[in-house]
Amino acid sequence: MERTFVMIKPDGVRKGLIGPILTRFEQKGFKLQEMKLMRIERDKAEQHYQEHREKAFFGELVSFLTSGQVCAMVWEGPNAVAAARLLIGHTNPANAAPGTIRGDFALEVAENIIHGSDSAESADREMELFFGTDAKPGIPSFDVDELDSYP
Ligand code: IDP
Repeated sequence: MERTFVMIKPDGVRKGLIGPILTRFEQKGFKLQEMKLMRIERDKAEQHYQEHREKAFFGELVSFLTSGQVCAMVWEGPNAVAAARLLIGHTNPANAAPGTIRGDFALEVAENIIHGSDSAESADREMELFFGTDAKPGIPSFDVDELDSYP
């Protein structure tokens, strides 16, 4: 089993696509592990896209990511990183195959609806950035044995 970090970007949230996107991941067989609707600070957006820091579109990308709410998620499944990227489709929605999320819901690269980690290492880093250690497998956020003592 593998975990990957997925984030619906502000354009996806604005277009009301949280439901349809959750459905696609669930229909495919992924298991939802974490989900948080949030606004992100400039600093977190810059850290998230640190590999693009030198690119001409970096400023535009960070402004876009902080322009509204995002829906951050962790999904689990076999080969989750690569499988999620297939479901998401090509970076440029104009080139994304119909049937993929970007292929069906977007047309421009600057507003391409959704992010999915591009490697297991990126997934670990991004899960840590958005969810801290809670998102790591094998670290339960509470002790299930304690439930017995609840009233
Ligand atoms: P990915 O999201 O498919 O992994 P990356 O190449 O890592 O693609 O690019 C990160 C994000 O940067 C893209 O999802 C897109 O939102 C944005 N981006 C990439 N190229 C451009 C561009 O030419 N103009 C504006 N934004 C871009």
